[in-house]
Amino acid sequence: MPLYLGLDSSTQSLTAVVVDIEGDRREVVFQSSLSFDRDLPQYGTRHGVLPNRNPAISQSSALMWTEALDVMLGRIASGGLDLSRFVAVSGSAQQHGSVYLGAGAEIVLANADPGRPLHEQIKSVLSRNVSPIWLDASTSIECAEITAAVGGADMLAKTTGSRAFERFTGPQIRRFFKQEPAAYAGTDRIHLVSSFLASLLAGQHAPIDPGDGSGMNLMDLRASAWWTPAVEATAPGLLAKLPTIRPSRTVIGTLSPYWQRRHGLPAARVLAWSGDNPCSLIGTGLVREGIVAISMGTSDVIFGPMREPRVDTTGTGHVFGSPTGEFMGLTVFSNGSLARERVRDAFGLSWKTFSAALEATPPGNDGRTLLPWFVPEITPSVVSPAVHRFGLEADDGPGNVRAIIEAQQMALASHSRWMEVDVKTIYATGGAATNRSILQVMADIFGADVYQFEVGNTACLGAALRAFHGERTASGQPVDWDDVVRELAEPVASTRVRPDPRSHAIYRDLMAVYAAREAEILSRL
Ligand code: ADP
Ligand code: XUL
Repeated sequence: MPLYLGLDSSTQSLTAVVVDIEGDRREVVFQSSLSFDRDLPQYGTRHGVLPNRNPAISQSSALMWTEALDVMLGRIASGGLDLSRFVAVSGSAQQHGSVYLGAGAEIVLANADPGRPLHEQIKSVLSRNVSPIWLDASTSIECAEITAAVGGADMLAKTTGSRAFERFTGPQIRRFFKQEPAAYAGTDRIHLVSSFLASLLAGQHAPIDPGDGSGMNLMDLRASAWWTPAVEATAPGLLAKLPTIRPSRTVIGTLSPYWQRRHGLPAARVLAWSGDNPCSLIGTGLVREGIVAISMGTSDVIFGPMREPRVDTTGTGHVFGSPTGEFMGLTVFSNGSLARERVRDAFGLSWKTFSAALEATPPGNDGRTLLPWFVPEITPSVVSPAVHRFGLEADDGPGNVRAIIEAQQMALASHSRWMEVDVKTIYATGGAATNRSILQVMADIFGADVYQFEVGNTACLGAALRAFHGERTASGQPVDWDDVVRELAEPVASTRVRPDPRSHAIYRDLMAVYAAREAEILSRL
């Protein structure tokens, strides 16, 4: 009977999933999604990003995320659910993005007028109008400065789980401090997207959880505490501006009077939010080591649980905290859906004709490949984007369709070897995981079985399941993680995509060719 709400504020959209869990019965009773570009066109975003002439800069709007939250909670309230059964809410958000608030924000959060939209009231307490997000690649200098100040890349990676990355929050904060010192000084609290949205719900400053905190280059991964050398290397006075770090299962409070009065929602418990990848780990049921998931949302991400943090010595991957209190390994690619869409649109295709072109071309593409860096790439690090084609004409539609998909899957396979997982099974999620032609290439390249999920947005489902876990823990009736993820977060057996051994053999050879081409171009950048 109790209802648990999960929200996912991703790059391009806000999604809500409500699950009904009673004893052994688990059911999704509500799902809704809102596209930032389409449903809130007044912000002028494209794929959820504000236009900018500099391709290295990617920013979005905290007011847009706030307005989206208000619209979505309105939809939930009028969605025909018995609101009195609604007991807890948690959330998932795109990682690394940050929101800058001035003094007095908490007074506005606690006393927001339910007669006026929240985003109008929050506007006056933002100390920075824009929020840098994970697609941003403008902080290479700040990455180098922080790395040097803490004693080198190995030290930073060993302590925080990652070497310095342009999109991570610490380098972004440092750039803000250097470029706008007065606005930095006027900032009282710096939130992640996750802790900002949790603060809006609870009407008070929310903590950061270790899953999202490990995407900042500021947190001691093993201690789940701010790491003073990194905090001091990033910007003066930063510690006082950072939220506290608390476990993902933390109850922050209840839905504030704003939500209760504006939408007639009950005083449901608000759990700490986390990043989309940690939430997706739960939403794909990955609470034990051995299986990996590949999320193809805006970014392409390969991730899996880790008992103990094994940091990537090659410097491409990350170790983050898992909502279970253990860890997760992941490798992230920015040229995911945006790159697939570029190819689709360049040849005037729909997803249907894109898939038909993929199926009409031979595995291995007769040796023709491309390096898919349409936007700045995270893995491997490519700050100035360019697409490199080998034996492939730029105007060959089907050839380019196969080349982009093979390139992405080969990059996922080769750059995740550091995770030391013998990949035999892959759980596929994110918007592009609905495309089984893409999943066949994935299965063939990895030589692994690939499965899909009933709930496509596993980050959102994971947030709802975290609300269930946290609420039950707080009520003195804790539930094992194995039980939390049972049924709803299990892949659908009938969706299995099997690898073709002949294609897999072709890809074993092509992977070596791809790696050599990648290394050659990188050596010239
Ligand atoms: P995010 O959570 O990062 O906002 P989603 O997981 O919602 O992203 O995925 C959105 C993306 O899914 C779109 O940008 C689109 O490119 C991709 N997508 C949707 N349907 C298909 C399809 N049939 N084939 C390939 N990609 C698809
Ligand atoms: C993770 C990352 C992306 C974002 C957006 O490190 O940068 O996956 O979380 O989804």
